[in-house]
Amino acid sequence: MRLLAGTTGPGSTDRPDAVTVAGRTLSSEALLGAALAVAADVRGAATVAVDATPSLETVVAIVGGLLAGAAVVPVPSDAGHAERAHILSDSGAVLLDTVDVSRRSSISLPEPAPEDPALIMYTSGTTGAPKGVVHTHASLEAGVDAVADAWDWTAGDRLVHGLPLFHVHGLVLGVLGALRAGSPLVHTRKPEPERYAAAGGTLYFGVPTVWSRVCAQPAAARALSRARLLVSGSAALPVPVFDRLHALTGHAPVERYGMTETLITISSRADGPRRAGHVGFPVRGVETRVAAEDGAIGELWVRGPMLLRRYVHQTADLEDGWFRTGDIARKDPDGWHRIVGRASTDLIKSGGYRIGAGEVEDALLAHPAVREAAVIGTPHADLGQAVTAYVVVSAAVAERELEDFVARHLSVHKRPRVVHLVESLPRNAMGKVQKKRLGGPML
Ligand code: MLC
Ligand code: AMP
Repeated sequence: MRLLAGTTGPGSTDRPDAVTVAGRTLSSEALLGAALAVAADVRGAATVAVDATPSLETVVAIVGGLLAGAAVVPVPSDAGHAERAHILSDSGAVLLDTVDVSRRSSISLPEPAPEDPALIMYTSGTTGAPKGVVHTHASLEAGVDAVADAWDWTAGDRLVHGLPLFHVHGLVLGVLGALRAGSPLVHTRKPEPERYAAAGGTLYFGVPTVWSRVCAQPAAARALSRARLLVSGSAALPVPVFDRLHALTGHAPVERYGMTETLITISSRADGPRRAGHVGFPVRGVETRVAAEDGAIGELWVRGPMLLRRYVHQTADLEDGWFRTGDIARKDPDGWHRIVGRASTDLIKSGGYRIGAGEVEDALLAHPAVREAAVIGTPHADLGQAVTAYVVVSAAVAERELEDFVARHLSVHKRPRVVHLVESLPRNAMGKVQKKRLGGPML
């Protein structure tokens, strides 16, 4: 298939080590055979959900669904019951429950049309339940080709990462990107510094929390000096982490900016300079606009072929092809882009995960002892931001019980890391919670 041409397409060379996850490897021929066996099972289904655990099974299931021409819905591996039920019912997907990577098939299947839906990723807004973002074969191809161009990513690379297989970073770039480029992928199951060091890659992906943890282990960091390129994204890379990583590995990391809805739209380049605190230039095919009255700092708008086509039950609300990101940016006179913040405080980025404050508040309010809840992101040295909840209760309950309640309900990574039990929430005359009056010191 075109999207995965470098690994499964006709004429691609057989790689004995096409995909390795947690120490188990499939050659490209074996991956194609196993994925075709999945495709034969699901053929005819419009939408297929995959439990996106960090495993070889997940890669085979996703490739199989794509080969069958279905839209694939990766379900976060740590999703609690409410989030999981929402994703399955909202998407109407058939859940693929067992995948046997030792099966093989050689059925031939028609190539999906470029604008057929390929991937539906669920992502949080400021309020309500996560929405399904629909990408097509064409948007995914445009997205991975643009980063391959920026990063000189070829079949000669060996990609290493350990990011979740249900988001743009770990799945679209980290799996589909590698399969399209034809570069072997080593997924370390968890993005731990020692595992990165041992994997011997040329190209490494990480969120800022991962790079900060790598810097805290200098021996592991030094082992990455043999790589070609280190790439950071999904949240702002703090300047001290950029500098320390540069000093320890000899590589100034490439920083890039993206969203579930837009894939990667801005990046510095493998063949160009890197600037701490900046995310670079629009990638191939992308235009950007900073909607600011004074022309300097304002909301970032992006346009390009890798943007989402629609949400599951909604149009994408593009204006003449432009998508309003909700991020506040600055475009320097020499073209470098810098992300300076978000328009809404109700979208939290913790460890590179996007978490809607409203969604966590709704989960807390579902607990019988909770009367009122307000959730914010507070500065956190390791995670960038920590999910912090202020809760008014009507009966005795331990903070830990509320954290676990959210972890069981939504996803483990959405749980509050800090819960403050308070007498009341600060409200304005209209009764609206004043979140700016909440908050505390750096943790
Ligand atoms: C802890 N655990 C619990 C729990 N508390 N389990 C149940 N209930 C509770 N109350 C368990 C977890 O299940 C997990 O187990 C372990 O404790 C640690 O969980 P954690 O604290 O969440 O992990 P942590 O080490 O803090 O994770 C840091 C991290 C992670 C960096 C590894 O945040 C991460 O993977 N981030 C990447 C996010 C990402 O890829 N974002 C990209 C979005 S796309 P166990 O056994 O599972 O370890 C995007 C576009 C773009 O943004 O531009 O890229
Ligand atoms: P998600 O939808 O999970 O992909 O999250 C997208 C959001 O992550 C963006 O809207 C930004 O707020 C943030 N983001 C991604 N990459 C970067 C980056 N390099 N610097 C700052 N923020 C980023």
